[in-house]
This record gives sequence, C-alpha cells and structure tokens, in this order.
Amino acid sequence: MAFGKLYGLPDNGRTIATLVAAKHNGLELDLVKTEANAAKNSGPEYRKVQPLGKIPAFEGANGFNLSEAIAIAIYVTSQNEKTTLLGKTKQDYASIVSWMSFANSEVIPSLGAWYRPLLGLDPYNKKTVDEVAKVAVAKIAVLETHLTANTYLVGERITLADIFTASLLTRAFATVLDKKFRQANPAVTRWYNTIVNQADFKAVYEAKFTEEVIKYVAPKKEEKPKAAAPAAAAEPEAAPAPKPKHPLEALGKPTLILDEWKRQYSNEDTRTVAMPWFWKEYKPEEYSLWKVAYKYNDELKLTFMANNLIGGFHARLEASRKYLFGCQHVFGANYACVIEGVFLVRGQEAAPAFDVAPDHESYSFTKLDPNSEADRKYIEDIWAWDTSLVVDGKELPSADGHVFK
Ligand SMILES: N[C@@H](CCC(=O)N[C@@H](CS)C(=O)NCC(=O)O)C(=O)O
Repeated sequence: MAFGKLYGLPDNGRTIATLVAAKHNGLELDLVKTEANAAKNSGPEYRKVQPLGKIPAFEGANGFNLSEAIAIAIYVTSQNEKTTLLGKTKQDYASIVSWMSFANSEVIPSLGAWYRPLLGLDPYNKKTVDEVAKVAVAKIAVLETHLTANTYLVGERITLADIFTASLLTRAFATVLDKKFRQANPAVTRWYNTIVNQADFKAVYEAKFTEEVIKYVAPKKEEKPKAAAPAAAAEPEAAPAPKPKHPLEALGKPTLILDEWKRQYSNEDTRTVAMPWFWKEYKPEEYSLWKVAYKYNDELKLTFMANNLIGGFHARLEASRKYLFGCQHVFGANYACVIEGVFLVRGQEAAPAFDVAPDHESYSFTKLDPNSEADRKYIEDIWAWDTSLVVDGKELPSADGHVFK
C-alpha cells in the first residue's frame, strides 16, 4: 500500500523533489496530478491539505496531512530510519534545511519570475524580465561559490539538500540556464549533472538542457483588415465606460448549472458516473460542445512547454470561467506533440466565451455534435484522461494537460 498521496505535477520542481526522495528510500507514493494554480484548487477538500490551494501537498494513508514542499520532502525522507539523505550530525541536518530554504524561497522565486513570462504563464515585460534574470543569476552565484569548493551542498555525499535544490532547478535548466550560463557556472553545472544523473532521479524525471534562453513569443494574431477608427476615438477626455458585463450573461440562467457539472466531474468517476450524469442533464439549446485544437502543432517542442501554453491559455480564460468547462491534452512526446481538447460552452458560439483570451486565435474551434456517436466518444475520451489520440495513423499517448473548471 502506498505511504500516501502526493498532490502535484510530474514536471514541477517542488513535486519532483519528494518523488525522488521517496524513490531513494524505496517508499511508494501515489502522485495525484494537481494543477499549479491556487485559484483552481479552491475546493474545501484540497484546502484542508494545502490551505492556499498550491502544490505540492501530502495526504498520508494514516490520515496525517502536510503542506509546504520542504516539510513534505523531509517527512517522506525521514520515514527510512537509516536514510543518509538527512546528514550525520545536527549541524548537517540544519545545513540541509538551510539550503532547502535558500532554494525554495530565494532561488526559485527569482528563476520563476524569469522563465514564467517567457513561457507565457505570467505577463511579459522585457525590462522586468531582464532585471529578474540578473537577480536570479546572482542568487545562483551563491551555489556556484559553494560548489566550487565542495562536491555536494552538505558533507561528502548526496543529501536531501542536493535532491531538493536540483529538483527546483529543473525547469530553469530546460528554459533559461543555457549553454552560456553553464560555461560560466561550471561548478553548479557539474553538480547538477551529477544529481540529475542518479538512477533514482532519472527514474522520476529526465533532465533537459536548453541551448539558448527561450524566447518570448507573443500569442499569435491573425491579420485582420484594419477597421476605420471610430469617430469617438478623437475624444481623449471621454469618461471611462462602465465595466462591460460578460456578453454571455444575457443568456440568463440555464437549467444545467455548470458548477454542478464541475462538482460531478471533480468528485465522481468520469466514465461510470459523471458522463452518464452529463448526458442526462445536457441540453444542446443551452450549451455547445467544441473541439479546441492548437493550430501550430509543428512548432511545439517539449511536452511540458506545450502544457504551459495550455496553462497560459486557461489562465487568460478566467473572465469566462462561469461559462466554460473543458480539458486540453498534450498528446505525443517531445518534438512530436499536439494539443487537443474539448470544451463545453454556454450558448451556441465559441467566440463570446473564448475571445477574452488573446491567444484564442492560436486555436481552431470545431463544433461537435452530441448526437453523433463518434463525437460523443471523442468528448468522453478527452474528458476521461485514459486514452491516446490517433493522428495521421499514429497513436499518441496523453503526455500532460489541464482541466479548465
Ligand atoms: N510555500 C509553498 C509554495 C508552493 C508554490 O508556490 N507552489 C506553486 C507551484 S511550484 C503553486 O502551486 N502555484 C500556484 C499559484 O500560485 O497559483 C511550498 O514551499 O510548498
């Protein structure tokens, strides 16, 4: 029986750390894929385990719950009385916690502020990104100095400090700590390679290295004929217009309450309970169903980056949350992946719900027919997360994805 459930994501640094520590000590954990989006993890059940709705969170099989990445990693590691990962002395142990805290509260927030805008997860401003990049590199310089004189962060063998800190750096090495950085920081690079090449680490996460700092790509916009400037635009002092209501509000209250469906989907087994409930309650005159596919699949590279595109898109759909539910997957593998999904949309058109997100133009919207057996199967397959997708005769497994609910 598993020691407990770890809520998190397989490519999230704070999650990887505990998965590697568990593997190292032969402890079985069930990873429950949970979005790194506190606003979405707002249910009272999850908040009992992680009060802020963040990841990771731990729920022990014995009923003991824990939030905060450092505490979870230490608790899981300490289950093996003979573990060497927590050092030999009290000073070792305190130094391990010190490095973990440095990585968690100094290094990763600066690195995240650098790569998150480049990945489209946070708003992009070149000046800010350039400044935070310098701050992040200055913080890693502390590691570089220490690792120039020491093989590992604490003592003469790998400890949880190394596993935890390397885990938190995984996304940075895949996106911004490029070849140039690695040449300028040989000690951190040597140490990182040593840690991520340990069998237990590799069993959990295959490290990736970027050649160059990834470039910010503005969401694609299709050329539209320029409309003539409206006459009113000439009046600079016009009073600010009242905040417009969402256009879908005009449709009134449907009989199928979206939140009720979202609860069914979250709490019940999708195939056996939630989908039968959905088809019973679904009214085609109230909601339409749409296949939402990325238009530029041939430009996708790593699956986690594709997944970040979905995450960014969903974040920008926030203003339409009351009118939308859907799932989008990354199907396939690195350098051969596609993004596809299915949304339930209030009303008969996709545009009023989706055009709150500027990157909706990067997606194609195809209306699905709930009376067609093939379309119903496609919808269920996408929402159930248990099948692959066949594209051009090739079967692509679901590698990642997001639920918008
Ligand atoms: N202090 C927390 C921070 C956890 C945290 O910020 N997690 C991120 C993902 S790495 C998250 O869930 N972010 C979601 C959000 O802020 O919306 C810890 O150390 O566990």
